[in-house]
Amino acid sequence: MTSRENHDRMANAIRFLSIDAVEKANSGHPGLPMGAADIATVLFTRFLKFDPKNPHWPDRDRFVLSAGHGSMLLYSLLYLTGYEDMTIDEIKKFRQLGSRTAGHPEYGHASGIETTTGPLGQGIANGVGMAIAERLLNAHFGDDLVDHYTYVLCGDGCLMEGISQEAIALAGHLKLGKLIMFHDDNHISIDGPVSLADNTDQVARVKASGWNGVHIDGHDPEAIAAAIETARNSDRPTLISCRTTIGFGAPTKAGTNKVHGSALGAEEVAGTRRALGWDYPPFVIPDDLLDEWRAVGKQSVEKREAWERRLTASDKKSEFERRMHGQLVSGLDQAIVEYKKKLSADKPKVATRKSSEMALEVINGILPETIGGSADLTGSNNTKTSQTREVTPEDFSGRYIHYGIREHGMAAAMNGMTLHGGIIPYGGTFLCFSDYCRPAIRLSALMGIRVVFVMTHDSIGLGEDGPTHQPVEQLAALRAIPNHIVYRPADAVEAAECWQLALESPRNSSTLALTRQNVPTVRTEHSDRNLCALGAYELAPASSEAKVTIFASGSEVEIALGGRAQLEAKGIPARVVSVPSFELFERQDAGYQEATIGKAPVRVAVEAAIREGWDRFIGQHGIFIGMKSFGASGKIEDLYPHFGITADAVAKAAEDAIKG
Ligand SMILES: Cc1ncc(C[n+]2csc(CCOP(=O)(O)OP(=O)(O)O)c2C)c(N)n1
Ligand SMILES: [Mg+2]
Repeated sequence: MTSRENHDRMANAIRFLSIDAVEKANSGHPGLPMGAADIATVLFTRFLKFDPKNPHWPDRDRFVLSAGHGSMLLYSLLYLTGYEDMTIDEIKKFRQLGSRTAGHPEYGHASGIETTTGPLGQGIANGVGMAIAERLLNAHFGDDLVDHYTYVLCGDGCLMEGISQEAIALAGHLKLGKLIMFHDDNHISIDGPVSLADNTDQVARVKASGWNGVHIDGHDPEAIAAAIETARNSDRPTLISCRTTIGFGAPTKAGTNKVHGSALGAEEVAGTRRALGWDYPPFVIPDDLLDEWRAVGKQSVEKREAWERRLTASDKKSEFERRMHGQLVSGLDQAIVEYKKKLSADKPKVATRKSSEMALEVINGILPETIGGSADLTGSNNTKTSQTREVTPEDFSGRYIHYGIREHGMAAAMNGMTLHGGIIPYGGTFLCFSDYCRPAIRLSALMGIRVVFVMTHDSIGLGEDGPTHQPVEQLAALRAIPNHIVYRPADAVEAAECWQLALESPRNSSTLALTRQNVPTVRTEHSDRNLCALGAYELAPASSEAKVTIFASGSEVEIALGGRAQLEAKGIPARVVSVPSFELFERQDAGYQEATIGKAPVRVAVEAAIREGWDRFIGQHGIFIGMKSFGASGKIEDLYPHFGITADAVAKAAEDAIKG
């Protein structure tokens, strides 16, 4: 057998596993695996550094299938190369409930799935984040421990999505030479030819952002290998645009959108078997061929063993392992307690964006794995501390990334950094522009990974910039994302507690919503306990049996306390409950929840945002003091009264309700 014939046989194993799985499920996308099988075969057999028996080996090359609809390509590779949890039965259960082989690759379902993909373009930015993480860790731990490539396979759709531009420009700027991206240039997307909507020369495009780029024949193994070889020796990221035929081998449907989103059908499958000379029944890979693929899965064993010897010999071993396991250092708890004690004594009146920075100053001094950043709002988001020197293309020993005005790319790159391991990323923008991050935030929550989104300027309290910048619906929208925790601290003490909680939660992502305007310290009595962990807690009790309970978050806790003072002065016992996190409150037991909501006949909630979600605390007949519309441009002193969000309004509404 010639080496070309051998290559074809190996690639056909991917093709037919994919064809058969999609056929059995009668659902899925055979076209991409058929078209990209040659690229994947060359990459996996000749270049990729990986060890299926040690899938979490930290210095493995990363492979991201950004075009997640082609999931069977990845599942086939994982089965063929011998990942133990990817059995042939899993391949046969493609797209069935509870299988590892979900419709799109889902992080955590099987080892070897480096990230969840499907929403097009995300994988490109995840790959950029992984490549950044590799450089950051390399700067810290050296070539001996961290020195690997990140490969991304994307489709036309990924490259059409806006996020791709953000990610490509960032990668080009940072000169991520170990990032290599394949473009499955098949000229087809769902509606038909790509030319219906796009005529971009993708190679010229990435070159404009400082990449290398090359057009090759994506079915020519030697051309693919040569391009990868060149890319690996480059000091820039590389796009290898591989001209392929979608559904390669299908007699009537190849090269058309008919192979994109549905099974080929029995007749076409039979024709493909004939055309590619594949005589085996569905799901059968002949022993000699499977052996050959399994041998590919063993190719990096020596490299891994050598790496392990280097790790064992390294004086950085325990620190490296701590970081890769995502464990925090033990001193954080105590440091936060001491810091809170000082705050409660000093009672600073600062914006919570500032108190977030103050908390970070403590945290970043203890945790070397935090990597800060902002989408060009560093001075506004207060994300930079004394420890975080900036990262530059020439020097990755810093800890701060200027992501540029690229919120979506930043959020998805942060996902990639966490997925890589060894790093806890946090990055900032204005809360209003969390909308620009939302698809990536959603994926961070779906994957259950620790990424911290720092969202400042969290209400009309930002003032003059006006309604384009004043979030009103974003808090509710973020709280609606499952497994994403929104924190809205009321003061510096709560900000420290919320940061601690976000860092101590390795299985969810978090948003910190922070004010632009100054707020007083409301937690003037020190408690070692992290009260924000309760989600909501009584901050100020009523003088006797409460007639009114006022719930509030963030900057509006001050207003709630003002309302309470007025009511108490009039002899109406009122209590205030601070609500830094809806989600954490839901995790408390029913007894605590009932006691915290209390039995006061009048319940009021104050938040300078829409009501959505607050009925949980105040009931449908409760009083909500907040926003019903977009905000307005003006001074903060004018805006709060203009929208009726004041202590007077709280007290009056409660009094009126008591009077009936
Ligand atoms: C953000 C997003 N929008 C739309 C889709 C639906 N979708 C899945 S694949 C696809 C077309 C992708 O075309 P291409 O990347 O060229 O893939 P090919 O058909 O060549 O495999 C679309 C629109 C999606 N998965 N994600
Ligand atoms: Mg395409």
